[in-house]
Amino acid sequence: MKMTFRWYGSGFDPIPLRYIRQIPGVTGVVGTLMDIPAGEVWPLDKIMALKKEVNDAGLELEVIESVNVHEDIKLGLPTRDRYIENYKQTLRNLKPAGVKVVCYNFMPVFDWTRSDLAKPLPDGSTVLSYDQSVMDRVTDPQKLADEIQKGSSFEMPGWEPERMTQLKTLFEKYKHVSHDDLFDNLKYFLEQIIPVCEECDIKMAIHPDDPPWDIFGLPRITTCRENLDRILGLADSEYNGLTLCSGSLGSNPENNIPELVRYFGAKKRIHFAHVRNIKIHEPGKFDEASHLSRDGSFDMYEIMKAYHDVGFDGYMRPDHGRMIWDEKGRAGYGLYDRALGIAYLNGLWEAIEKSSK
Ligand code: CS2
Ligand code: MN
Repeated sequence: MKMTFRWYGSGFDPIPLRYIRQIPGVTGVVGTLMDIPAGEVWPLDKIMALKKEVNDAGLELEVIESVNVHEDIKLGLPTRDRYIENYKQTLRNLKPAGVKVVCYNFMPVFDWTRSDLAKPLPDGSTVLSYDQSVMDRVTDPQKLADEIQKGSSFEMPGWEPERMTQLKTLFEKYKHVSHDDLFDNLKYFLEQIIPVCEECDIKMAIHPDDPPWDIFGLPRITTCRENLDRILGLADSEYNGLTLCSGSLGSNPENNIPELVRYFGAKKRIHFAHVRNIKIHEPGKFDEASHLSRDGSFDMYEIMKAYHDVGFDGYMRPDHGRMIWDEKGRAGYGLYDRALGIAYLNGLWEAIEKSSK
């Protein structure tokens, strides 16, 4: 297992690389180019500059999260071919930088969705939280998007301004897209890019939908074991793999995370592990929690043990953290709580490793 930490890049992330370097056990960052709109080619010089900056700080850049997929690809529009060609070129440009895994998602319109970005917990920390009943009252998703953006001084990942200005048109376009259509459109995309991934030795790792059910009437497919299996079958290559995000999949209690880790881990199709805990209050209502088992609904020991037992040797990162110690940062992506999360996950890992000998 290689422990990593998500970093949005200088100018986009208030956390300096040298702080990340000081978190025990972290060997690399999960990087991105925030200023390239979905669908455009990531320029080689920008990728190499990012690599140099990260390497100069004593860290590796082997995982990218995310190279976002243009909506026309998800919608299956004739214009998709141009964007798929661009995606291939981005992969070819990432190869010389030594990138091994690309995380992406196939969620229509919205990336991860929350009803509150800073819900106070009794200990004074704030967390991201989701309440389906709040969502059900939203009649105009544009208002929600505006609210969400207003509360945070940083852009939410996957909520790029250029996408948010087109919400109405996008909703219109998705009206006739069914779940099966979405599978077909993902298949079309994968069939074209997986051969390029094989040639570049870069593994694709689809991130689950968050939360893993339809929202605002938009279809979502990366939601459960059956669908994940179907997605892996769309292009039967180890280069077509998963980001197994415990917090996203696990917000549906029917998704048993340790079981999913064992199942897909045994198939060697988990290339990237997002490990975090959430507290489920009732179906469709949850808060993010610290990584500690007793603070949330998951048994983090069982999750880490499952990774250990399947011989997981891919990349792992803590996922969203709480905002603590008066830190100001990107919602879910502060330094302190994610660093605590890493210390805890590393502790579990060491104990599991030693006791299994
Ligand atoms: C989120 C997502 O939970 C998460 O990891 O922060 O934004 C995630 O990065 C994307 O859905 C992956 O494409
Ligand atoms: Mn995640």
